[in-house]
Amino acid sequence: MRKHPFTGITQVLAVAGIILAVQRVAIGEGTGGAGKPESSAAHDARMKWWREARFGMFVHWGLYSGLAGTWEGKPAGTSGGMEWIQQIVKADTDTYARAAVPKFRPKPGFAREWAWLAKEAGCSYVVFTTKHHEGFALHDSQVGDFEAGSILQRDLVKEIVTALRAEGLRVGFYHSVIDWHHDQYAYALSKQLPHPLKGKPYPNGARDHSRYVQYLHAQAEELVTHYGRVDVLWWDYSAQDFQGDEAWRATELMAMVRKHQPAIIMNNRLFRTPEAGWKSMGTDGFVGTLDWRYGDFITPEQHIPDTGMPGIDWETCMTMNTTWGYSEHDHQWKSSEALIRNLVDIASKGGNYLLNIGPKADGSVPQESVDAMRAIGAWMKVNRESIVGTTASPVARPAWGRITARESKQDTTLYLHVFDWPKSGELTLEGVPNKIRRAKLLGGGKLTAESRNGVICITCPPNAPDPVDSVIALTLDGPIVRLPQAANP
Ligand code: FHN
Repeated sequence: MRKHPFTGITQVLAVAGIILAVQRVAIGEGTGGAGKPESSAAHDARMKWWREARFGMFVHWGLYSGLAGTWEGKPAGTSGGMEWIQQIVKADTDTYARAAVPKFRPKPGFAREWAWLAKEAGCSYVVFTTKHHEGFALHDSQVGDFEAGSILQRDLVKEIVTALRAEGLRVGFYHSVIDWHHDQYAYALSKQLPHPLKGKPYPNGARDHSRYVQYLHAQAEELVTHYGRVDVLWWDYSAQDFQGDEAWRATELMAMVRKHQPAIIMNNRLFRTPEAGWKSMGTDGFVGTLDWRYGDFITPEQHIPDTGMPGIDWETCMTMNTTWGYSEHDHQWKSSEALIRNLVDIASKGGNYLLNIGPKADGSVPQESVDAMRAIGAWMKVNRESIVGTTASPVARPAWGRITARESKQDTTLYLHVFDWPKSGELTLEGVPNKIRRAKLLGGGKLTAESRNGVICITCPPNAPDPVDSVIALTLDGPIVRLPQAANP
């Protein structure tokens, strides 16, 4: 039997060292720089703009946009992600490209329309697909030929980045590690990741996945060195059976990105382990911790965690209908009321909302998406301060709506998002013992508020100023005194 390697004092020191290492990882001293441990203070500084932003626009746009959910004249489906159409119809990359490339015709100035729309909606950042699973890169790449430079003689990433910056928007690159085009992407290595040829032998003989990974790193390096400051890198996606260093040389990839873009913020999708916040292949399967070595934020998809993720940065990404990429057959649009209330719900739980548009082949935005973003923008024009720069509610969720907050040592403003306007003319808020300074309706109108037996009572006008969400700014003395929270209703 092998003698234990430690004796006496070395044993104690070794255990202490392990505990310290675990604690560092637990409190998230990940690797903000290229491999250097990042202190919590440095991490907070890097995340500051993102945490304040609260609202971003996601854009899924690629060759699939030209197919629009239609294959050989028939709908490939009427709901679900039509950016997956190559997978749905099981087309090899050459067949797919022959059908899709001729339809993809970006019009001049398309990117300015995206930027104007995001700005008008009140977004602070835009994350757009630089390459989706189809493998077609939107930048003018020197390491491949399935890209906008070779096929369109354009650099679409440059056009988009220029337009976003002109509107003062932060720039985010979505980049798929899954690649259905590259002839060395060894799809048989994962049972869980999708590929149109899954189950068939490799058409061009044996594949060397390391050559695809080299290509992935090279294109990623082009993206983080050729377009100025990049604020977000939104990787997508890994599986439990194929992830991280084994699948993508992920640690090296992140370190390379951080070397070129030290302030960049990256999500957790190069990995699929509990340390990276995942507990399943579900896009709602998350554990309550995130080690920053594996990403800066967790990415619930198409749903809002009921209690948020206290102590973790998280962002819900969501479609406006049921598809990320454009489909002419998907008319299941969420109402602008639902989208506004989603934004408020997410902010009240301390998260970000990344709301998706799927532009058409020429880059134009579907009218339903334009209308929705404009409706959100009209609401944000009046109520922006109740979302941007706020933090999660410090008090239990009320039955009539949601609460966001701005806290300081001197005072706290609770933004009361009233979905259900009181018919009685009086809104009540329990569990907040702080002294009231003032109350006002965002958009105009002073309100009287008083504390009666520990319950704050606000006298309200008979009709809700905004039927979707009327916001009352209630300013109180000092930081919120946290009473034991009642369970959320
Ligand atoms: O497969 C993709 C999907 O097409 C879309 O891009 C979403 C957006 O978060 N991500 C993957 C599914 O989780």
